[in-house]
Amino acid sequence: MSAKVCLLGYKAVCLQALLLQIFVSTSPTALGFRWNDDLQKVVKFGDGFLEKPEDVCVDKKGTFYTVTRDGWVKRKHRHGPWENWKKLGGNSLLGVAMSNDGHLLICDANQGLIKVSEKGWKLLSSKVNGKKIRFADDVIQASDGPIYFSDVSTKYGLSDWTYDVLEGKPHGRLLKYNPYTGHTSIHLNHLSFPNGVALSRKQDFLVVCETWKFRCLKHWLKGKLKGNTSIFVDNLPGGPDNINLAPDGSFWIALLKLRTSGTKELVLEGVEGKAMVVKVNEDGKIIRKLDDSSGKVLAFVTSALEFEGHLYLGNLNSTFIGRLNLNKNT
Ligand SMILES: [Ca+2]
Ligand SMILES: [Ca+2]
Repeated sequence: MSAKVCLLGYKAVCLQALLLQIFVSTSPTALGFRWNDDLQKVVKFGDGFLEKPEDVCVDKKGTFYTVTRDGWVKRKHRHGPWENWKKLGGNSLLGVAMSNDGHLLICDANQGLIKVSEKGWKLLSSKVNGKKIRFADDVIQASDGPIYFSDVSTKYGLSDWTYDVLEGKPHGRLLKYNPYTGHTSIHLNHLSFPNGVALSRKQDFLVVCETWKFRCLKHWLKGKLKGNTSIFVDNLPGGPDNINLAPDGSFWIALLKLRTSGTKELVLEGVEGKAMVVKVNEDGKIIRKLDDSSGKVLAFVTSALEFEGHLYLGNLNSTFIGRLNLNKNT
């Protein structure tokens, strides 16, 4: 048997095991939720101008930022139109967050951690311990300085992420960039496909999502549990992508699913071609779910950000950010 046939056999077995795990994973109904189609009520924010806006963030003045598949950083001032702000190029811009000094932090999967300001952009971190960061994904800065960002895999990059899923090994890390020294260190090691990162309201712990383990971890940064890591929420009804702190101290998490295409390739999409986000309280309990059961308006939602009573939904299936009035529509 050739090595290639062997590898294909191995991949097929892995794929079956993975899909079994995915399809028997907790369904929304099993969690006591019914489909509600609330996400079909979104207004299309920036429609036609935002090519697959995966993640979105907003500054204190109400200026929105997102990154698009065509390598642009786009923004919208509170009363202005969406505009092309900075072109970084490439097709690997993922998570975004505001920096403490009011600029924008971006994870470029292929390049690393980037900071963008009015003056231009700068690569803050591309290596850790002398080795290139392969798959920077999402980022958050703590008020006392450190910038935490996920590195999905030390072995595979954005273009071959499916191999990382198939291998199912914890190749990922949570990295920590010190803005005062410019030094990057490994904060948490051996994570499985670490994706979204968020800080708690008091910034005493952070949450990092392990997508294909359908769970998020809680890691204490302060207090007597400092340094401890435990499961924050488990058995999610989809793989968690980006996570954002909500104004009430809970978290919004966007969920993904995998399926196989006709050629048995793994394809990433929203939960079963649908869209689903969940709100999880500080104790890791799901307290709310919003969805589009047919993907009619929104599918493949990758982030959910709450701001001034509205939820802003990044996604990889449209040219807009979904904007939902949380008080009126749900
Ligand atoms: Ca983010
Ligand atoms: Ca992500």
